[in-house]
Amino acid sequence: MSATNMKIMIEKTRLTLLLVLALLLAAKAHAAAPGITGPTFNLVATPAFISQPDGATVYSWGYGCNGNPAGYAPAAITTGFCNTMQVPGPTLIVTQGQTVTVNLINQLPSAAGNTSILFPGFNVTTTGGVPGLLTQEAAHLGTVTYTFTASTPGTRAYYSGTQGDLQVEMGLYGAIIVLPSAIPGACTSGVHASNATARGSSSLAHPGVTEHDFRLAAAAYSHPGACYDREYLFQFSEMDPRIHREAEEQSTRTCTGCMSVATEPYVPAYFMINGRSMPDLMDPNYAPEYPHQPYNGNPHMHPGELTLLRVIGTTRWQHPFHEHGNHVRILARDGNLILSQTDPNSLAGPLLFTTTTTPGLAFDGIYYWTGKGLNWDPYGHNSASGSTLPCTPDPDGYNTGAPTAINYFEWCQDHNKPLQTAPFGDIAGGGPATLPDPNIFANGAWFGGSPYLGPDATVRAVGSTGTTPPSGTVANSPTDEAGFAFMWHSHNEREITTNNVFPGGMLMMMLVDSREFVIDESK
Ligand SMILES: [Cu+2]
Repeated sequence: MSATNMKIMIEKTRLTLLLVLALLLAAKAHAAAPGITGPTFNLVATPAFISQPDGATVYSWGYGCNGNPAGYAPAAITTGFCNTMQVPGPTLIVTQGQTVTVNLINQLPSAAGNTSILFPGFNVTTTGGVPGLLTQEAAHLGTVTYTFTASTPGTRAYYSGTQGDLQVEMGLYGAIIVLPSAIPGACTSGVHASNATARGSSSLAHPGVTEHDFRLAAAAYSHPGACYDREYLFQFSEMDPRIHREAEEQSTRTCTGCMSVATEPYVPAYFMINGRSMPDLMDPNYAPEYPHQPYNGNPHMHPGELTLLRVIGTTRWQHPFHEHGNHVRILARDGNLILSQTDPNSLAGPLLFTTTTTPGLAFDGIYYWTGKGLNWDPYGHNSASGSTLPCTPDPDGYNTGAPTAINYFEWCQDHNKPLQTAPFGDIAGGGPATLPDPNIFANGAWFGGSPYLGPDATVRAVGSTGTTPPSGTVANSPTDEAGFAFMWHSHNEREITTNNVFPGGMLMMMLVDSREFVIDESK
């Protein structure tokens, strides 16, 4: 690389960093696992352009809705839309036992030839269409119907069964979520009922505002080990823009099925979660600027919640995704709940540091975070300065008796245990660490000003100095969200770039928010 190129590269990186920063400071968007409900789905395969954060618009093919769907889920997200083309395709949400019918119309360019959908894991019967290698296909402007019983719950992929090396790369893939027909009582009582109560009352920082339930169900499977309190769907894919460019160039040919695009060599430049790259994936679900990429990747949770991750690998590369902050307990793969061979009542899925998605593979996993093991009080309560916030351990050691308390689910062993030697504000002192003066800007605008959780954590950390830290005036309003941000990203570093510029690609942040902060997945 020449010195000039190096300089351009550095400038580009700086620009991107600023862009990421600017977006992080903008409106806070949250995610969920939004989709359309059935059990009959009228889909169409159509071309359109999807956007990437470097300004590129990439010619792609995707499944979309032919007319309005039967409905949208979860109900708490009221902004849903389903265009005639989207990447990934619409998330199909059904309930175990339903008969699912998918009618597909092929509106791809005639040069693209036939198309189809495979539903791995289901016993599919087909009506109409023309014979293809793997299933019945829809010819240009033709239709085909796929019917199957949603026999077992779980998260699974669906994708084109026609010329997969080209059509899946072009964007013809999506997810189907089957909700269990029976929800175990354990998932709607005990700590899960308390978590629901805690969400419904988390209005301390925003009086009068309560949190909605954004789950599709209370359990991923009909098993007491598959309860969850919050959920996200992430579909990982990558794109080689050269393939898309050649498909675009050949899309105007008037012959049928004559398109010939080499899918090797394969040099992907865009690495996407739900069809978007960092930082676009942090914008809301159904944000109007992404008419063909409606789903985001922006997880949030409160301490103590069990967060269900529904993850699917598509296209060709394997993506070693790392969820910082804790390991992920795998519940199921491809809709198969992993149970112990000796005790079918116990779950036996592995606890993984890196959750690798192999193309075509789906898994459901549980991520949680409580602060246990930090060995200091992440809430920063100071009994010496008059705080009388109690922490009453349940048999597991957590403060779960009072769901409306701001320290609901605190790990009581660390309650009031100081972190800082001599803190500025209303925080217990005498701990092992000396943190940087929050008023010194040398730490940069990223410096959050407080190692503690909660909308008032910055104020409490710097209280007596009478000012908020530089970042408090720029990055976080001291009275707004102050969560712990855990980077969730691909451990293939190439994949955390967008067209060779870092940061980008498969990179997002899990924000563990204090209970006072209302997580609104609809924005
Ligand atoms: Cu990592």
